Amino acid sequence: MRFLPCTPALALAAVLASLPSVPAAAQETMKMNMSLSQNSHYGVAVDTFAKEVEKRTQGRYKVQNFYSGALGAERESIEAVQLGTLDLTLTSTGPVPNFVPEVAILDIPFLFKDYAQARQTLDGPVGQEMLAKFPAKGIQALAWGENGFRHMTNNKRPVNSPDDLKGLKMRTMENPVHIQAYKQFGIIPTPMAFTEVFTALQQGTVDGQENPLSVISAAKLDQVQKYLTLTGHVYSPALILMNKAKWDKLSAADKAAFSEAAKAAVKANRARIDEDERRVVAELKSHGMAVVENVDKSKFQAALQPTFVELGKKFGQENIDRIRNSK
Ligand code: EAX
Repeated sequence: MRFLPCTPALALAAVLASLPSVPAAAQETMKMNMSLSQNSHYGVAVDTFAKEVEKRTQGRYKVQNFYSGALGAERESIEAVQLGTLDLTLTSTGPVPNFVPEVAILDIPFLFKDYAQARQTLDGPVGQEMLAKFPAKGIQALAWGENGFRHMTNNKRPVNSPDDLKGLKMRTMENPVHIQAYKQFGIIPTPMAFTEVFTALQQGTVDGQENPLSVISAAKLDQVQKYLTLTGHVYSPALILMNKAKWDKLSAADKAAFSEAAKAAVKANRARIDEDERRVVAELKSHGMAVVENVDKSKFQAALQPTFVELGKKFGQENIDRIRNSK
């Protein structure tokens, strides 16, 4: 038997031939749903997330985005993520207290004084402690996003003071803290999913609603609302949520990739809101909305005092003060 001279090339070929065949990295496409149009502060977030996930996992994972509540409204989407029938969602915290009750503290009116404080607090210990409460509910909260400071709109009259809110039938989010506070104003609250709001306003089922400028603009609510008052009465956070079982299956490297993608998504989301905050009031005025801009917020806060006392008992005044005074 003649042995071939053992050359490096032959040795390498022999080693490679002995390796088990490694399948090409499997590619998985995940579905992500949110309630607004693609041209919005949510749209830039989910599109950035999808781009970053594919890039950072070298194509092992892709994210297919669905806009304008195509796969359901926010509450349904959170439920679907919890069940695993939907992989990811970007949602406001509106319906979240139905799943993680502790998050409702963040929906208290006039809790944050400005965007800088809200972002710093949510990105810091207070916000991170809150995110840690989701895995026990089958949901991995990847990051805090942002919806924005909410303002009041209606079709009946300009709102210059809290008394002007009395008797208005207003759509609210399905959020217990909001509903309690808005009743204190004398509002008649009608909780419903955002996907139904435009039609409800158009048909006069409700007189008004409340949402950040970014949402009012993206959903073209100026087409069905006459009056806007810049109350800024609630800071509305958002969340990037993922099915926990799907998260657990990721390798450590891919978990890091998804986390970095979420950070990039929130950066784009917040940048778009900053841009909208500079642009949208003039846009809404040009579309015919009557805007009350110089609002004495202390009057709206004073009107809510009895509710603040109740919420202090519910959440612990020290917990509320920790957030309110966070720097
Ligand atoms: O998350 O339901 C709402 O009013 C939300 O602000 C909207 O769906 C964006």
